[in-house]
Amino acid sequence: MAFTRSRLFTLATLLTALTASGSAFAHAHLEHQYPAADASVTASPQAITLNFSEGVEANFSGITLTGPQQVAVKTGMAKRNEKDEKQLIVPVEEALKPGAYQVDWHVVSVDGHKTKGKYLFSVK
Ligand SMILES: [Cu+2]
Repeated sequence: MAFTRSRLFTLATLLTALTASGSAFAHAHLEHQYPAADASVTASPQAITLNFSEGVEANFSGITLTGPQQVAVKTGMAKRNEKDEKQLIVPVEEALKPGAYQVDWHVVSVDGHKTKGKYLFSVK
């Protein structure tokens, strides 16, 4: 009896551990961003703000911003929102002229996994 009960306990513990690690292995997916993907904004944004499904490590995360005629736009160091570890903020250091812009982002989430992606927005 004691043996069975301890086996059950071990099994329950193992299942709990597997469930917990299952969520820890989820990668950081981009959930929303500002300026929004495919949006057309009237004012040049002062920062690119990215919200992920998981916490991200700012030191290993960033973007490249490419404007019209494939010209790279100068951006500052990526920072994590102090109150929200899932939000990455990248300052845009020059005024964006009207045209289409591409954001190529890469992040390392707090579980150490890398994800990347890209999207477009435009400035009127
Ligand atoms: Cu992951």
